[in-house]
Amino acid sequence: MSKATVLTHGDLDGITSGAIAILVFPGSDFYFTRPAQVHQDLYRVAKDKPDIVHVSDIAINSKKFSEVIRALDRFPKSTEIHWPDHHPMTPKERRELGKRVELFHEVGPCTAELVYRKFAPSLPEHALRLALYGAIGDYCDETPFAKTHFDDVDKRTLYLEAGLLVQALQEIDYQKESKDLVHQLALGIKPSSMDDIVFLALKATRIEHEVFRYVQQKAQKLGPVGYVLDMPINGYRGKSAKFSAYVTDSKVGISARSSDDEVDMSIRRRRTDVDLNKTLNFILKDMEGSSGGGHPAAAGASLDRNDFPRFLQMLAEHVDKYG
Ligand SMILES: [Mn+2]
Repeated sequence: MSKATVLTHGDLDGITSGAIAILVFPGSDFYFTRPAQVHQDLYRVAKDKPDIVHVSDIAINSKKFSEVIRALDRFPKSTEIHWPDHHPMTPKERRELGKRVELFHEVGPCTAELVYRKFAPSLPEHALRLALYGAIGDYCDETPFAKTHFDDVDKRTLYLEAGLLVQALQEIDYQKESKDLVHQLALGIKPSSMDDIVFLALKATRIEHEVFRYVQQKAQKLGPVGYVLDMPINGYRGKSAKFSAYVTDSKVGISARSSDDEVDMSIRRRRTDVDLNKTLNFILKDMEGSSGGGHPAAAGASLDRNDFPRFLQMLAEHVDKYG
């Protein structure tokens, strides 16, 4: 049997695209990774000289791009590297990455949809549900593919199943428990049959309502940017970013967490078309030690703690100008 490794992101789209990849390459080694560390994980995986590597739902971090390419160059020529992804990429990144991997890149659908479409003929029937969970998880549920397949089922049930996963993931340590979840999903077990997932989903939902109340009281506003800093709870970052925009009636919302020297944040937009990925690339370009990016509507960044006020100011000016 050929030796395969699956690397994927820890959110629902990453989990479902990884689970589908495991169905395509049974017996794969499986690991979670992130845009800022994928080059290190690739270096490590290259040492095993696998026959197949499948990397899904990992955004190209422009500042790390050359390191990703160097890591890819460590693999033997015989290693087949699949790289499905839906995060925006520059034409140059697309070209360079495409020379080294089997790139399947489309912006619009979620990654799980891309993996499903690519390998559909060799997949069991339940893989389709995984692709649709991924689509719901990433707000990519209005593609022609998703609409067609929602029309074949009672989509409300599918949203409940996907919603259980989205919620439970707020309360799961993604390196440990999520790995079991990936294997259960690959087996075809439905979220509503996973007692621990149902329990955690309800718990997370109750906590989310508390998070909303907290953000309502604590969110601050700088021009068109609402933000909340250091909520007394882990996770719920995307959600609280969205809440911060709403409760301050802002176009952009941020949920940020600071450590000794860094600030790490999730960013969401509201009632504006401003492209957060492009905005971050622009603002962070000259901010040393920073990194960030993602999608037009949902992104993340990390930067030096001292740069946070300047970052907020620049973001507010940018959104005022283009939002
Ligand atoms: Mn995704």
